[in-house]
Amino acid sequence: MAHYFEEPSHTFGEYLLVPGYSSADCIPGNVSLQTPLVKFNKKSGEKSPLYLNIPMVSAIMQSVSDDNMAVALAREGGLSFIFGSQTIERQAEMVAKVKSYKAGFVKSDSNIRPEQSLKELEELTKRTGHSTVAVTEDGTSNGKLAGIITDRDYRINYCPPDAKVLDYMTPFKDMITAEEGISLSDANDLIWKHKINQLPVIDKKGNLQYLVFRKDYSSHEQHPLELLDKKHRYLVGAGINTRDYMERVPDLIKAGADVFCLDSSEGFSEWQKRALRDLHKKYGDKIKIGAGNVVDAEGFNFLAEAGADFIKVGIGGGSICITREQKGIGRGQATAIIEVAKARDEWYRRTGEYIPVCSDGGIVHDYHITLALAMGADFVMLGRYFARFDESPTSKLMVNGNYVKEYWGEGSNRARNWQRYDLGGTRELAFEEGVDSYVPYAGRLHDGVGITTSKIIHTMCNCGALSIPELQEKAKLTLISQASISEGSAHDVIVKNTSIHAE
Ligand code: RVP
Repeated sequence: MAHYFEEPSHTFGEYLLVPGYSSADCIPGNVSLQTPLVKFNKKSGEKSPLYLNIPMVSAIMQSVSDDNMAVALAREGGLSFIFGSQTIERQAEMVAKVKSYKAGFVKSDSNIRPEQSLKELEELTKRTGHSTVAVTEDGTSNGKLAGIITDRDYRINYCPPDAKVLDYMTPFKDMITAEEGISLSDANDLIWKHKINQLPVIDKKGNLQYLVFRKDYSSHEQHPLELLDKKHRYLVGAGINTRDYMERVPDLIKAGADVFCLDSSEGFSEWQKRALRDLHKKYGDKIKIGAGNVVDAEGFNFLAEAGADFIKVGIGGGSICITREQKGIGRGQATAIIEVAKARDEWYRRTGEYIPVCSDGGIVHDYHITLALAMGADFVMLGRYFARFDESPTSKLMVNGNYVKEYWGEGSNRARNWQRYDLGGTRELAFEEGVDSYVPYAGRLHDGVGITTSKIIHTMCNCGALSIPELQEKAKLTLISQASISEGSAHDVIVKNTSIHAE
């Protein structure tokens, strides 16, 4: 006979936190959002080999997590899983870009040859939007440095358009440069000492390597939580599938990926077990692999047994996901997290091993993140949330007078087309499990994440918790009625300024 769960399944919008006692030291400055990313033996006092500094990771999706997003999010203390629904080469290239990204050291993307004309220079600056152009002998970003030219060196309406760049640039002999290997703070000292706006960094042969800009250094200082590896490179994850992992993972390891995640809407399967077994057999515990998604204790125990390093929870709750409509599978996200977190705690009591749990999808308001953490999640994965920012890979458009960004599901035809091409047109899609959509544009990731984490921290203070484990222990949660839900937003008034509505 079929199994019936006794309780109906609930989602975040049906819960609230009831404040607990806040002592005098429950102030935002004392709260830490650090959280483990992969499993560790907690009983023996071990620490997780990988931590996040904020409990947020970006979804394994084409419209969310590319190298640009990964750098922006790691800078804030979170982590991106670069999408796997692309060729192995392209994904490895994205991972390598994140790992080679030197905070504050920028590869010059506006370059010109000395004998090119001011007209060509003008066209280049219009195309790239950058007013500082490196002049290299071959016009490439790593060519021999000949000079630098900025919009203060020439006036396009007063100079002959066919005049040569070399007659207006600051030549190499008059420039302040630094040698490769210089630290960011030493580069910054040179910038201040010589009152320059940018410092070219060259190798021993005089080839341009990077530019360090005055404005970027202060940005580096604004990110005290940035998530770095031992070599001071940003941490980055990669999504993988259960088909080509034996070819994909070696290339991603070579590119520098720090952690992997098997990406599937349904992870309680023989395929995930085999992938975990094969990869751990080949790499031992040097490689960290999350698995999922599951929505009950049985699914959790299966993946824990199979060796998953973290377990992702959520089926059908994603904003662009129509899996529930199409296939009738899934579970309310709050209920799923509560049950899986209980199974995780039970597993820990039995084995001493703590396996972090990630709540994936369905976060609509910032406080849903706090609820997910209070219910036992160690971190959350978000798609829609990150898709809205400048740093997501998709186009920003104007629709009906409002700025929006594109956002599409991995189960939509738009995302899955690459596979069809990849498999030579042999695998046709029977039906879609995701939609192609717009989300309201939300500006810079740094600003959005700052507001979100500040709300989480303040709520934690209200619950008397200075850390995520403390929140999980102390949180008091209540289910609320439909009438209480309506009472929770502005009501019985005519709201003047709609922009105060909470995210
Ligand atoms: P959300 O943050 O609510 O936008 O949800 C993002 C999550 O939705 C992803 O991390 C993934 O688990 C799920 N997803 C991605 N594509 C699709 C789909 O096409 N159905 N679902």
